[in-house]
Amino acid sequence: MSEYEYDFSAGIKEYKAIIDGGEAEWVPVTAQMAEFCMKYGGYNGHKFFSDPELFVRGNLDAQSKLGFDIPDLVWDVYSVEAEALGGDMAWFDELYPALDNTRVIIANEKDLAKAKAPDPFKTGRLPWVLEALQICKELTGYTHYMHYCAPINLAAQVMQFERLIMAMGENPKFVHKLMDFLVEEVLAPYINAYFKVLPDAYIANGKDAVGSLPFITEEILEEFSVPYILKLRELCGGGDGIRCDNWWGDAFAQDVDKYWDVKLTVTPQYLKVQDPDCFRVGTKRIREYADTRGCALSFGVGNHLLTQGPEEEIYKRIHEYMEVGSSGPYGKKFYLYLCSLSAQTPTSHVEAALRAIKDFRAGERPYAGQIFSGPDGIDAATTGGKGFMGIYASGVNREQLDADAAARKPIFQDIYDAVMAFDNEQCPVLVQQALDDGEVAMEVLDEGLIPPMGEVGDLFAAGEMFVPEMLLAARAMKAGLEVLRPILTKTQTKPKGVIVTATVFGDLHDIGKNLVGMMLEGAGFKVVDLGVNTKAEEIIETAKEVNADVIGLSALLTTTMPFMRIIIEQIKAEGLNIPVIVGGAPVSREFADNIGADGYGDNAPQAVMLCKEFVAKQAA
Ligand code: B1M
Repeated sequence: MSEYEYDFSAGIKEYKAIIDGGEAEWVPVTAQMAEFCMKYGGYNGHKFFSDPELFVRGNLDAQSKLGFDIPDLVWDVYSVEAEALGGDMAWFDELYPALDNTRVIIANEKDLAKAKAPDPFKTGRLPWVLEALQICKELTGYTHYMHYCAPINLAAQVMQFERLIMAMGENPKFVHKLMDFLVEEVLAPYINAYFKVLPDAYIANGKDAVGSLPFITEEILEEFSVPYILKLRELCGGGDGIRCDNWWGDAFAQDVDKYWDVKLTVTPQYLKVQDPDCFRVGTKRIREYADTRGCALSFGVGNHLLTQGPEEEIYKRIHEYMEVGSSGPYGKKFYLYLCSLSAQTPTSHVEAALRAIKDFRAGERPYAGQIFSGPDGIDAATTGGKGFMGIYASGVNREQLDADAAARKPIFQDIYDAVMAFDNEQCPVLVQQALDDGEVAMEVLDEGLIPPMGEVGDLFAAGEMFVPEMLLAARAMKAGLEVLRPILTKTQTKPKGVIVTATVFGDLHDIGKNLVGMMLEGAGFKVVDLGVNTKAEEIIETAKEVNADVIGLSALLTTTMPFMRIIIEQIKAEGLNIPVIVGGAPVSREFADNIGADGYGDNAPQAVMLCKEFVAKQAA
């Protein structure tokens, strides 16, 4: 009998054995599930994420009632430190809170000079986190590790992602200075405060959504990410408990073994690979690598599957991951992770997952020996066959591109090449040269500047170009466009159409939407971007005001997808005859049809194609 109010001792023993580099008797399972627990207990989002006792008890109650092995506390880890630096928060009744990054916290040297290092015991919700971790210890005896927002991710939060990426190229000295500030004056004192209030604590685990491929390139990872995690380690006592285990992007790595070696430098105890990468790369391939390194391993079952089911697929995937994960000479060094159970995840799916785990442990293995993951595995059951981040393996039609290039006037091809070379200095020079040679501005746009953006979108969609490169190509294209703009305005050349874009209410993800907007601009559309966390009223008002041709909605959370339906219903109720297209990782064609959307874009080029079609139809 445990001396603590909540008894997770058996699971904690196995889990701790693995994350400390040892072996477990059976496969422990952890899950990121705070939002699910909040909904399960019927709590309000603002209260849940600001009252430490409610937060801890709400998580522990749900986890012990459902039969989870290990207490798991994941607060809104991507906002707490940025909030303490003065960031604005968006609070929701039924969702995780999040940083509203509409307002940039630190944009330049001046802002950085003024930035005040937060006091971990006083500022914002930093003390809330420290208190929650102490309460967890009192109630369970478990020293729960601390989550922190990984340095590069925190930099993206305070500066905005796109701005940070561009600054890395344009003013790397400033970015390094910012990273130093974040590591030395924000993260290290915060983690050290945690070590102080819980003296037996030694693990702080970085969350790093944007710190991996394809958000950043391998070069950026090397220069701006890894060194700062290692620096943080030094500033927090030098132990390898300072880690960062949730990188994505394994499926995009040129040399995946090398990528995993880098992962092991920031998290030496184990290699964690989560869906969708885990399913794409394949459990066998990952197991083989871990065997060569003799390291512990963790597979993460994706939130799409856990939310959408069906239960049989959840069962199958868990059995495959547990079987392959726990096989071979290092099979006792394996734990399973359920990535993100949200407010939208049905309790029946969570129960199905737990049933699968229990059956596997009891030796009931109806799918023994069956492997579904790997490059040939089909994730169709859960994602409608769509790619990951709108990336699928169809490749780029090189022959067609070569034929188009051969048919293009040399000056237009030079402009095209300058955009593809991300040359924002040469591109405007070439555009000016084309004008001086007597080319018409509209032709320069249509023949020189727009076509490369099509190739950029296709390369991204094929996984051959990463986000930073897309941003650089767009910068070169825009530099060329600036030369044309006064002429196009003077001749009253109209844009190809006006598109209002927005990420829906409750959702603060905007990287995908911004890429869509960028591609639309690259294709000659005028984009009116309403940003993130947008309500129907604002969208409708703006669409009327700007006489929009199409409304484009994006959502990245299963919990915010339902707002798309609400927005579409309101647009229809208003009698607005504007087509609405939707997209975003969890959105599928089926879902789009169900909510009455007029179109669905799997990726940015498809969104552009749809807008072209709608505008052409309206003109006809
Ligand atoms: Co978030 N996050 N996140 N996150 N994050 C996810 C989405 C998640 C799947 C990770 C996980 O499994 N744990 C999970 C959602 C789980 C669920 O829904 N059940 C999640 C969570 C839980 C959260 C928080 C709650 C975390 C927390 O606080 N504990 C929090 C929520 C905040 C909120 O919105 N309320 C949060 C925060 C963040 C960051 C701020 C750190 C960051 C966002 C930064 C930003 O956007 N400025 C972030 C990121 C980056 C991710 C992941 C890693 C990547 C999302 C992304 O940008 N993809 C994601 C996990 C993953 O996917 N690996 C995750 C890249 C982008 C190019 O793809 O947007 O799909 P996508 O766009 C594609 C296509 O979909 C399409 O075109 C684009 C390009 O081809 N497309 C359209 C997009 N919009 C379109 C519109 C169209 C047409 C096509 O027509 C109009």
